Amino acid sequence: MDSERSQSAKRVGVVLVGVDLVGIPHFDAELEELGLLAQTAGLEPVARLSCKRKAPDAALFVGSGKADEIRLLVQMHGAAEVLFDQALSPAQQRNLERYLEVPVYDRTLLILEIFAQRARSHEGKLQVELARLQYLSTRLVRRWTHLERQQGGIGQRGGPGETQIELDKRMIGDAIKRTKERLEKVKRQRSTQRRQRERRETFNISLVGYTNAGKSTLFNALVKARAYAADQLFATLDTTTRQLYLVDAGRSVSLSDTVGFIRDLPHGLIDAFQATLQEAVDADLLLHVVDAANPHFPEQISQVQRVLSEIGAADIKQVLLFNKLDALAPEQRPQVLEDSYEMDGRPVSRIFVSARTGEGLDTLRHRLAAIVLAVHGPSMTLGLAPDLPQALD
Ligand SMILES: Nc1nc2c(ncn2[C@@H]2O[C@H](COP(=O)(O)OP(=O)(O)OP(=O)(O)O)[C@@H](O)[C@H]2O)c(=O)[nH]1
Ligand SMILES: [Mg+2]
Repeated sequence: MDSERSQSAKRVGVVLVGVDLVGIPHFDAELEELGLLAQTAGLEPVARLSCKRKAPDAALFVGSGKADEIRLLVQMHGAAEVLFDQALSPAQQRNLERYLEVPVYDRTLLILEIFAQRARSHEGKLQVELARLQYLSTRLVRRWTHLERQQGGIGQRGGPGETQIELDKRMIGDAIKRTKERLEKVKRQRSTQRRQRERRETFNISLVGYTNAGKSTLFNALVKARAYAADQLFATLDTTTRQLYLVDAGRSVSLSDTVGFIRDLPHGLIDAFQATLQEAVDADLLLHVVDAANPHFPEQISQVQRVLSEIGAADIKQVLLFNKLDALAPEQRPQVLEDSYEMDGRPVSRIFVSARTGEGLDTLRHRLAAIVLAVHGPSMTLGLAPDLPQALD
């Protein structure tokens, strides 16, 4: 696979920059997530710099003193690119590139690039294509080159991208329209499939959660599938659905594994992935998987909640799965493995599990069976459940 090849090839060194602006709710001083994103994209962080500012500099985003420091780091480490954790305006990006003499990218573009590398299905590729085009239409510069050259492998310059630079807005507009039409077609096919599923009167459960929380690992553990799980961000881009038999309920439910969320998920991507995310919206129950071993989990939970509201899935019943129980230090281990957790001012059932060791999965299966039975009763004939009770305890 391309991604595997690019990972074994020599990685492009990048300098990571984070700017703690007054008033931003989350600042990752260690630039840990940006580093993971960079690695997922096949880049190698060689230096990190974070600084504080009241407001971004209009021209360079950072002050000129910091810009000098970044330039020095680039030279010292022979870095080929600079990545900013915050969104840059097209002008700031251009000015920084002139000043630093290397390409400068921001988080949005990095996420787009990862999606572009990872998309496998026809629909996934179309979705990424749409998000790229939308991003491109807002900045008609040579951003495209960077995305295009990914096809030739990371670190290669030039390539087919050069001709794309000349694309004018109208052409991009046309391309957006065409891609949307193609996506619509795929979407219609999906909704036919969905209707077929509905006819089978299934109870649909979707795994949702922050990227890298362990959704695919859990999916594999529950349905004995082999979905791709990896210590990478956005390992999964396409939705996979399998039947999960619940002994206690005497019936199967369908379980879907889908794309993970991340803070500041580029808007174009939410739009573009509407079809994939639709899977979550159509679910009867969301299993919200949380990486309990990640110190930033509360922030990650709120980011997931935000995306869920944006896609109209905020009111679907949830069970929180605090995963990676095995990775918690003994003193962090909870006393009870099943309780409730206050989320957006409401108590939500929570179960601690380890997808890796299997701990807690029986409890989860019992709970799922109880929910299915509470909604549909023990009979085998099931209708669709328009209104799910919020609390079933
Ligand atoms: N220690 C520990 N690691 C886990 C557990 N579950 C998953 N992981 C690890 O966490 C990483 C991410 O797992 P995935 O299942 O790919 O996570 P995901 O939520 O599907 O991630 P994306 O598809 O990238 O959004 C992998 O390295 C897993 O091995 C767990 O219970 N314990
Ligand atoms: Mg996954």
